[in-house]
Amino acid sequence: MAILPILEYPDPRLKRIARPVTEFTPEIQRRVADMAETMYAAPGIGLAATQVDDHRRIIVIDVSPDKSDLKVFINPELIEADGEIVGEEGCLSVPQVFDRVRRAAHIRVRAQDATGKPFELEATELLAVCIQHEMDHLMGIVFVDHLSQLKQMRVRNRMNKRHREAQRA
Ligand code: GNR
Ligand code: NI
Repeated sequence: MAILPILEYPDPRLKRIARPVTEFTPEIQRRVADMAETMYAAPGIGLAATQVDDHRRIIVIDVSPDKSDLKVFINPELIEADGEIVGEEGCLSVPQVFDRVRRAAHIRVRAQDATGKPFELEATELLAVCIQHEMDHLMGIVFVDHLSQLKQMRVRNRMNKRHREAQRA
């Protein structure tokens, strides 16, 4: 297994649109395992392949308090979305930035597991928020894209400063 480097906003590679997985090979299973290890190490509650510069529709999520409930979503599709929930979001690709984002409160997702087996899942609360946050990544969207232009400018400035300082260190 391996911990993969995570791209940081405003890296243009975070804007790429992921393509579907068509073959469920051992390489896909390794990638899922490495993404899970990377998410747990960060630590985070979700990770989209886009964040590790892999532009295929692969997501891992674990919102359980004891990190005992890994969920893998390959080729996820929202088949229902209703209601509204506003939650404080953060992102491993935008460290130390947190803000409120409006999402659907109740969703139904269809996806495939790491072996290609289709399944459906209903989600609310943090799991619903996290699934929508990760599915956004697969479409090249980061949560800050949902904020006002002024907030986006502040986040870009803060991240650019962080990257300049990391350069000098
Ligand atoms: O670890 C994460 N926490 C989080 C908190 C609120 C809403 C969404 C998230 S996802 C984030 C990990 C991440 O960046 N996934 O893409
Ligand atoms: Ni994220």
